[in-house]
Amino acid sequence: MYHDKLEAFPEDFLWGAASAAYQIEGAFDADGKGPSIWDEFTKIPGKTFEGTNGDVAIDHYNRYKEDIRLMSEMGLKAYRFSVSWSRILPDGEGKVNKEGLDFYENLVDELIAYNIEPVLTLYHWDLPLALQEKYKGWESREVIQAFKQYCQVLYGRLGKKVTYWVTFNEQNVFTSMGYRWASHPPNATDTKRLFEANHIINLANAEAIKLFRKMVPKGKIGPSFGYGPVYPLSASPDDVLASENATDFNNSWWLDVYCKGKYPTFTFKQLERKGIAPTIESGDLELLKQAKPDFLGINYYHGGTVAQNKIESKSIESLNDKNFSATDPYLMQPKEEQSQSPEVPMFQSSENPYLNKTEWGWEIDPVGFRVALREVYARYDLPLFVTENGLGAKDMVTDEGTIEDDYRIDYLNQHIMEMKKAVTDGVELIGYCAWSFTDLLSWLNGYKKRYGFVYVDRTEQDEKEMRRIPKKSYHWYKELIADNGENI
Ligand code: BGP
Repeated sequence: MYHDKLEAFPEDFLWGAASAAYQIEGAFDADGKGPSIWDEFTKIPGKTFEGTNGDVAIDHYNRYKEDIRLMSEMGLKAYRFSVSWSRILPDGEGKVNKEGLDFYENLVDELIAYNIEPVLTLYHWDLPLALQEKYKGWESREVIQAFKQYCQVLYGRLGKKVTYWVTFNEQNVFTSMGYRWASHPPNATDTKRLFEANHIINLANAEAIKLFRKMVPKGKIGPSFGYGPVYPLSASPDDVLASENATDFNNSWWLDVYCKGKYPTFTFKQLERKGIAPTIESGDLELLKQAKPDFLGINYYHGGTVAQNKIESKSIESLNDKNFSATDPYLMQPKEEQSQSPEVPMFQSSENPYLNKTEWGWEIDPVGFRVALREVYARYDLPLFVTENGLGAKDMVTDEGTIEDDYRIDYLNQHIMEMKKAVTDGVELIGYCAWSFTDLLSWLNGYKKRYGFVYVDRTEQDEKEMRRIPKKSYHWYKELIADNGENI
C-alpha cells in the first residue's frame, strides 16, 4: 500500500510514556507495603544483572512530583504507570492499606492537575508474595478472588478519575519467563504449570473486565500484550505454515482469548495431545466470552522469524540445561535448539538476515511495527493503544553534562513514522506510550540498559543523588508532541 501523503494523527492522540511500579518506585517496604514476588526473586543469587533489585529503584515513590513536573514541561499527554498490588493489599487480600491507596490517588491527582491522562496498569508482574506462598500464586483459582478484591478497591477509589485501565501487562511474557524459563518468579520450568496458570490469569482478566463494566461504566479497559509479528524465513510453503503456527502459538493463544473468548483450535489441540493443555472447568468459556476489552494495548519491541521445525520433539526437561535468550521475550528459545515449541514442534526460530540488533540483541524492525498494528487491528477490530515501544541503550553523560541520545531519537522517529503509516492505512489508534519516561530498573538487566527521555544518575552499585537530567530525546519528543507528529 502506498500513500501520497500521510494522514495526521487524531487531534486528541495521547502522546505518552510508560513505567511499572517495581521498576521505578523503590520504597519497597514503606508505609505498610507488603512484599511482592519480585522483592523475593531479585534476591536469589544469579537471577538479575549484578544482583540489582527494586528496593530503591529510582525513588519515584518519594520524587513523583518532580517526575510529573518534568512530564508536564515536556507537554506529555498521557502517563502509563502500574499499581503495586501489595501496597494496596499487603497480604494480597483482606486488609486494605490506606497509605498505599493515598499514594496512587495523589499521583493521579498530580497528573490530572497538569492535564496528563493517567493510564493505570493493574498488574505489571509484582504479585503479592503472600498469595504466592498461601495459594501457589496464579496456579490457584483463589487468586482470582483476591485480584477481584484488589480491582474493586481501585475501581472504587479511582474509577471516577482514571479513564484508561490496563488489566495485565504482557501475559505472554511473564507466564513464559516465570513458568517455563525460570527467569521470572515463580522460577519454574514446567509447561503444564505454565498453561494452567495462564488459564487462571485469563479468567482473572475476564473477571476484572466484568467488574469494571459495573463499577466504571464510562471507563475503557484492556490488556497490554507483547506483540511480535512472525515472518517466514523463506517462501517455502513449509516455512509459511511454520510462521502461521508461530503466530498462533505466540500471539493468538492470548489475543483470541481476550477478544473472542476462545483458545485457537490448532494450538489447543497440540497441547492436548501432549497432555499440557489447561484444565477448562464448566463456566470458564462462558466467562471468557463475557469480557471483551474496549481496546488492545500493544507493546512492541520486535517480532521474530521462523522456519519449519526439523528438530525432533523433545521433552522440556532435556532442554532445561541449555542457555536461552532471556532478552528475547517473544520468541524465547533455547539458543542451541532454536526451537520455540520444543514439546510441540510447530516451528523453529531463525535469524533474520535483514535486521540489525540493539546492544542487547533485540532486532530493530520499525516496519514490523506497522505490520504488527495492522495484523492486530485486522484480526480483532478493536482500537489499539501502543502502551510500550522504545530502545534500551547505554547512555553516556558528556563533559557538558548532556546526554546526546541521537540513536534513541532515530529509533523512535522510525517507529513513529511507521505508526503514522499504519494510521494512514486505517488503523484506529488511541495513543502511543514510549518506554520509558525516566530511566529505570530493567527487570534482568540492571540500570545500564536505559530507555528514558530523562536520565537518572545512578548505577548498579551506587545510588548517588539520582539526579534527573532531560536527554536530547526529551526535547525532541517535546517538539513532536507540540505539533502532533506533523513534522516527523
Ligand atoms: C517489557 C516490559 C517492561 C520493560 C520492557 C523492556 O517487556 O513490559 O516492563 O521492562 O519490556 O525490557 P527490558 O528491561 O528487559 O529491556
